[in-house]
Amino acid sequence: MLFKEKKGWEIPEQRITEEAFFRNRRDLIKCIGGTTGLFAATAMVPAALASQNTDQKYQATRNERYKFSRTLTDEFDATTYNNFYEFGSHKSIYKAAQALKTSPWSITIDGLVDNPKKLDWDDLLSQLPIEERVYRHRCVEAWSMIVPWIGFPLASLISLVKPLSNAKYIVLETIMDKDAMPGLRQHWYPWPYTEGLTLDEAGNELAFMATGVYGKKLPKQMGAPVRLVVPWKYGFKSIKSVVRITFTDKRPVSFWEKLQPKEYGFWANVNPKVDHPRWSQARERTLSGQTIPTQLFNGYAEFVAQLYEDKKSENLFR
Ligand SMILES: Nc1nc2c(c(=O)[nH]1)N[C@H]1C(S)=C(S)[C@@H](COP(=O)(O)O)O[C@H]1N2
Ligand SMILES: [Mo]
Repeated sequence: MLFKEKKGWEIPEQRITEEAFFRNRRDLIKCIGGTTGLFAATAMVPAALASQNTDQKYQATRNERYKFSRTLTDEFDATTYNNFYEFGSHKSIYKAAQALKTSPWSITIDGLVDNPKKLDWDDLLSQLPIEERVYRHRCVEAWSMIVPWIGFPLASLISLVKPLSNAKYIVLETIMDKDAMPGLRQHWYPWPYTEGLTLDEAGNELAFMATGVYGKKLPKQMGAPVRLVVPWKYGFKSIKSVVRITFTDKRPVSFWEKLQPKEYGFWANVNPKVDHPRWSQARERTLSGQTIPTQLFNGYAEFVAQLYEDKKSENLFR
């Protein structure tokens, strides 16, 4: 996001080849089975992605309340084009990310809460009801995708603790695994990666914790075992591989805001009319290569616009 010369959506040559090859196969499957692109990925994907991940825990009924009109992004595209700076500041981190150890995993919930907790992730997952939601994702670099997440509302996690009355924000933090994550050696970045939300935002029905995608366990490159998804905000707010959620009374300064406060702020709501200082936000390039108009709040205004009604004087869109 910071040092790149190339546009975020530029695809390395080699990937284009893989993709073309893959598309042929998908078309074939379509002809045979009449199914959607959803199922096509396994045979062609690199070994690092091959799925032993299919598991009942990651198959859930789709919640049809969250409507979409576009075709889902190919699983191959969504799982091989990623931002996860802990593994490198480029898009092809999916192989490197396989070094992350995601089990055992726990999430600490602390700060301004009545009963701080350290939750064992597997225990928690076996208790929470999960659902599938198809959400649009809009990266601040102007690429976008649309994928079927599996998980639960962030509000369900928050309801396990009692926030104190002075708590106003949560801060989420990504694991710092020095052995697995070469990016952590790039000392000019303000590790750990953190992100923040107001409690109102965190309690909004759209705020989601994803544990799976495409009916499978979340791949490591997408933030296993659990990542935030806040689809009305630029993608960098959707923090991956979360190990801590802290309640606080002060607005947190997140990873990207620490690094580049003129370009990235706390709110980061999607708005096609407010340009990034270095590029336009009017349109976006889907991972399948179409250019489409960007929508206010990434198309989720009906769910979230009311959160910002009394905040018009703030910098809500970067
Ligand atoms: N910990 C962590 N979380 C992160 C990032 C990151 O570098 N580190 N990148 C963010 C950005 S910029 C985007 S666009 C999305 C990308 O998610 P995806 O790779 O699953 O598409 O993850 C977000 N979450
Ligand atoms: Mo992003």
